[in-house]
Amino acid sequence: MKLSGSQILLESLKKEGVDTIFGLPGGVVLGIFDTLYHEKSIKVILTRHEQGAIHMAEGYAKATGRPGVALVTSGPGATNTVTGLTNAYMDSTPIVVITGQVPSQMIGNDAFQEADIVGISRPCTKYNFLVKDVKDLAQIIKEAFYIATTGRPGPVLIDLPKDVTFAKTEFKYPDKVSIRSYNPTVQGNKWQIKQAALAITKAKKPVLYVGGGVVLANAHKEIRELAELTQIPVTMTLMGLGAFPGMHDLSMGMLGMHGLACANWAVHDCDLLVAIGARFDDRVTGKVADFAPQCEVIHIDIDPTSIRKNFKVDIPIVGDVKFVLKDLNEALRDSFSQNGDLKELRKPWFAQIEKWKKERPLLYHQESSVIKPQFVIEKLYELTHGEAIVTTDVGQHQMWAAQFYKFKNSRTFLNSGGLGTMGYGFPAALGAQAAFPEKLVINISGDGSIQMNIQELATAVVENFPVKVAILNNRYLGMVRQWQQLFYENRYSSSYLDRTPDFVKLAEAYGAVGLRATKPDEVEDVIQEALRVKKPVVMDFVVDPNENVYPMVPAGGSNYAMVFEDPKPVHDDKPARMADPDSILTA
Ligand SMILES: Cc1ncc(C[n+]2csc(CCOP(=O)(O)OP(=O)(O)O)c2C)c(N)n1
Repeated sequence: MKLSGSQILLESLKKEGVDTIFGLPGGVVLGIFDTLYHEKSIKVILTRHEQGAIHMAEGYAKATGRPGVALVTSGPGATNTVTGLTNAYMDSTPIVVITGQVPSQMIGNDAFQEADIVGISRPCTKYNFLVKDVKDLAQIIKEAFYIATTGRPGPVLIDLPKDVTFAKTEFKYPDKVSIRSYNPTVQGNKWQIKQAALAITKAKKPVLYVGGGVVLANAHKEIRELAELTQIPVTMTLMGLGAFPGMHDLSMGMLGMHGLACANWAVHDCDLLVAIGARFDDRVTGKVADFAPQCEVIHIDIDPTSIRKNFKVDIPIVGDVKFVLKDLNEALRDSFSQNGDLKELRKPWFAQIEKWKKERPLLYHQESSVIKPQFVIEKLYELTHGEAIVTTDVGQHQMWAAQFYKFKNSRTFLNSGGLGTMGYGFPAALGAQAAFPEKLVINISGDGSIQMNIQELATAVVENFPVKVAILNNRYLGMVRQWQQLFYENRYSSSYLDRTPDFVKLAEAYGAVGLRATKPDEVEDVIQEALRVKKPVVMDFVVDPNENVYPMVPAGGSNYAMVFEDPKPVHDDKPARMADPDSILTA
């Protein structure tokens, strides 16, 4: 039997196991939405903005590990996806975005709502397709899902002209794909893995530097086994948080610009750095010349182009982190029998790390009158027992969440790490909630960020998603204000958020629940009430507008020279210092 392009799309998505599509219709995709009208097995979630749809697809993908799917119209619908596509590209998130396109014969005519989305999205997708013939459609969809989810995952876009959605052909979905020029390496090189095992057994002061690739590869068990087997302390990037339990004895927490002192110092002093699914991002390395300056470096990554891109590497291993770690653990178990007790060898290293932990723990001072933002995060952690899926936007609140919510499990901290997109967190939370209706999902946001996609409150209410939003309301674009205070002599140019809406009333206007805390002793009650209500809730925490995120490595500075709450020399030979204000790195 012949099917139309729309029906082929629907049947193909079913074959791929898609259960949810996030989107917003328009002229050229009405046929597709019409085909979806009676479909029971795929839920279509109508968002209020296409950017919301893409971030929801990202949240769904990050929380589940399965590809997120979005469907939007041509022209403005398609261009509204660009931030989300770039975001997904930077964070290696597998999403498949279907954009409508004007009819084939009108492409290039400046037709109404025409945009060259294939051209526009080329630099921000892993791959993109323009479907020219309905006969190719099933094959293209199969390839799109394959490319999005294999190798280093990423966003794939399928541009579907209106006439193709109506044209008919026989439907046959391919069983498998093979793309000649695309063959990701899964298994690591055995000889290199052996070299890595040897280096690990010899090291006196090793560190595991764990990135988002470990989460993407679902390699949390393997990373834990490696750390425990070899007794190596672990530090994680923002994207890696949750890949290793934050409360584990071997955890040093996050490293980098707002990382913990012990993590940054350990990386500076280590004799072996094992980078796993991490890409030496500038927020992690600070001044590259001073990052891990005196050690051997092992780098494990599925993407060969990330290896040696930003940093010198002694032992590169290309492969799927899960497979490589399995082999590495195996090799280490073998070499252990010949190498005696590692714990003993590393005793002085652990003593040093403990000393650093005590010397510079994460600190803040909660007084009686004003709510400190860190206090809110600590309370959220305590009252949710660290079991929530947490999403954040971008800014100070994001860094406090990373520092003070001790993530236990992989895929429970959903972030815009690479692009740093304000407005990501709330729709991402809705995407995670769509995937896991029974789980507790919390979006920690700022009063600036939440206003970038607050319209999705309507989606949350209509879908009855009981997402909780915790706004750390400091009346500023806080992270910008912090930089202006530290590097621009308190000139707060365009960072004060005058006329911030009343978030409680705004929540109520959308049909959600609004709660507010203005004093420290109200924080717990507000959170308890939010957790009790089975509806979307917006919690407005009116927090200290002057609080800063510490420790901080000023942009372009060296990680060992962090600024603490009270900038003062911390090591005789390693003075804390402020940044070079002309640094090329940005807020
Ligand atoms: C879309 C977008 N625009 C601008 C920025 C630059 N930026 C980074 S943090 C920040 C301030 C965020 O303010 P808010 O959401 O209130 O969070 P806070 O820092 O106060 O916690 C800005 C403007 C960004 N990251 N994303």
